[in-house]
Order: sequence, then structure tokens, then C-alpha cells
Amino acid sequence: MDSIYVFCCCVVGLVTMLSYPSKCDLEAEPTCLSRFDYDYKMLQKLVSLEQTIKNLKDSLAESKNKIEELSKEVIDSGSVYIRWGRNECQDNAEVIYKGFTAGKKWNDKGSGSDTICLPEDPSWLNYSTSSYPRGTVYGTEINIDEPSGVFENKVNDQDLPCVACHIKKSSMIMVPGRSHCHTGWTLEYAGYLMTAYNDHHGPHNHVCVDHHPDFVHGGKADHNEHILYLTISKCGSLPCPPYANDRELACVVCSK
Ligand SMILES: [Ca+2]
Ligand SMILES: [Ca+2]
Repeated sequence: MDSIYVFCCCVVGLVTMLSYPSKCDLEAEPTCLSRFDYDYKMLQKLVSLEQTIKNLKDSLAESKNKIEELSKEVIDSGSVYIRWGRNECQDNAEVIYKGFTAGKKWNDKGSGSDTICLPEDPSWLNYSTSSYPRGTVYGTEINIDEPSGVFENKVNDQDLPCVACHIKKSSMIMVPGRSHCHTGWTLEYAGYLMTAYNDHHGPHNHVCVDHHPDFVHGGKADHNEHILYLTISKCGSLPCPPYANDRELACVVCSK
């Protein structure tokens, strides 16, 4: 029965093809010789389009997977920051190393201008005991008149630890002049913006010292070497409000 039906269809198709004008007058692609030919070529085109759409969908899915993999890699690679004045990271962070806050001596004209976190477990390459020109680095202590009205505990002359922290977040920022993070960012720690005294020698960077600092064991002595002071805002080119004259600036370290 099926073979009879197929035979009939072929006969009808053949008759249709033969009876159709030599050139299809339908103004549509593809150019065709008969109605049968037209339908056949349209079907071919639909099949081709269907395959193209499938290829595009496959390509899109592949790209989406690649983007997700790359995003995961970025998140997994994470970010690092130094928590100045503390010897522990927050619970969400991994400790890379603990150390001592350090920098140039307050009256040195040269040496490095930045504050560094020297690890508590140093290792060495070659070293010499001879005397020749070199930079120098000293441990850091806070100088502040007390009661300060800023830190909750006494901190004057205490030597400061530091800790390098790793978190599974792709972005980090230290924001001076804020006590909490902007919308969409997570607080890692809050503190006070500290730098050198404005009458001391040479350039110096700013660091965000935790507002509840730990101290280096035995660091209460008044060494006055690399010294950190609170930083106050001054009105002028800096608009007041929103800023205020002679007010100690807070700071936050935020992640996302
Ligand atoms: Ca001191
Ligand atoms: Ca000290």
C-alpha cells in the first residue's frame, strides 16, 4: 500500500514538474524550474538555516561555558591585601604571612618612601657585613597624644604588626575618608588613615591601620624610628563640607 502511495506521489510530482512553466514566476528565492523544484529548494534552504541556527546555538553555549570558566578562574585567583596593625585576617581570608610593619626612619632623607610588611620568618640570599651606601628600614610604631579620643585603647609608642591576607574575591580597594564601604562592596576592615608627621623628612605613603590594632610583643619602648601618625583633613581646595577641618580621617578596605 505504501509503495503504491509513493509511486502516486512521484507521478503527481513528475506531472507537476513537467506542466510547470520552464521558469518559475514566483518572485522568491531560490530560482526554480517548477513548483516541485521550488518546494524542494525551499526545503533545502530551511534545512540549511536550521543547521546554521543549531551551529550558532552550539557556539553560544560553548562561549557561555568559557565565560563561566574564566569568571570562576578570576574568582578562584582572588585578591590580596595587607591588614596594617593586625596579626590575624578576617574569617573569610587566608593568612599568607604575618609580619612587622616597617619603613624608613622619620628623619632619613632617603630610603624607601612606602610602608612595607616584613614577614616574621625572613630568609636571605647573599649578604655582606661591609659598610657601603644602602637604604635602611625600621620597625613602625604609632605616635599619638593620649587620650587620643580616636583609638579606644592606648596605642602610643606601640610597634605595629601586619598580616598579608588572601580572599576569594576578584577586586579590592582601600577607600580613604570612609568608615564603611560603598554599596555593593564588602568590608574587610576599617581603620584610620595614617602617614608621617607633616614636618618630618621625605615622602611617605598612607596606610589604613586597623582601628583595633594588635601590638608587636615587647614593642612598647619609644624607639621613634618609622613612625605613623593620624592624618587630618584640611579645608581649602578640599571642600568643607563634606570634609571638616582638622578631623582624623577614617579608611576602609573593601572587596567585591
Ligand atoms: Ca614614639
Ligand atoms: Ca615602640
